[in-house]
Amino acid sequence: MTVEISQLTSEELHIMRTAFNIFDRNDDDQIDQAEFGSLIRAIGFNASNHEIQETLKKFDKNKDGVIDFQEFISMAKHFEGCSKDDMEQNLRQAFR
Ligand SMILES: [Ca+2]
Ligand SMILES: [Ca+2]
Repeated sequence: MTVEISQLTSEELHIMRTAFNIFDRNDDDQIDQAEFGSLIRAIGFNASNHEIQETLKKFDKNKDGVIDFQEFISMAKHFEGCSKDDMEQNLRQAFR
């Protein structure tokens, strides 16, 4: 599933950008593996480094090893509307 930035309202875009910036700690406009690990743990999933690496690969559509803003939006949409339990289940599935 691909979500285009143009499909978002300006409010959604603002929320996404704010969330993205929180996790992009070094402000390089990309979420690297360490930053992605913090994100995964922040949404309540206790994952090993290996699991984090595998999950990052699933959302890293252009295979450059980091999550950019476009990929982040696809990922957020993937988890949207999920309760914390559902989210955890989604993550577990993503880890397979
Ligand atoms: Ca970064
Ligand atoms: Ca990428």
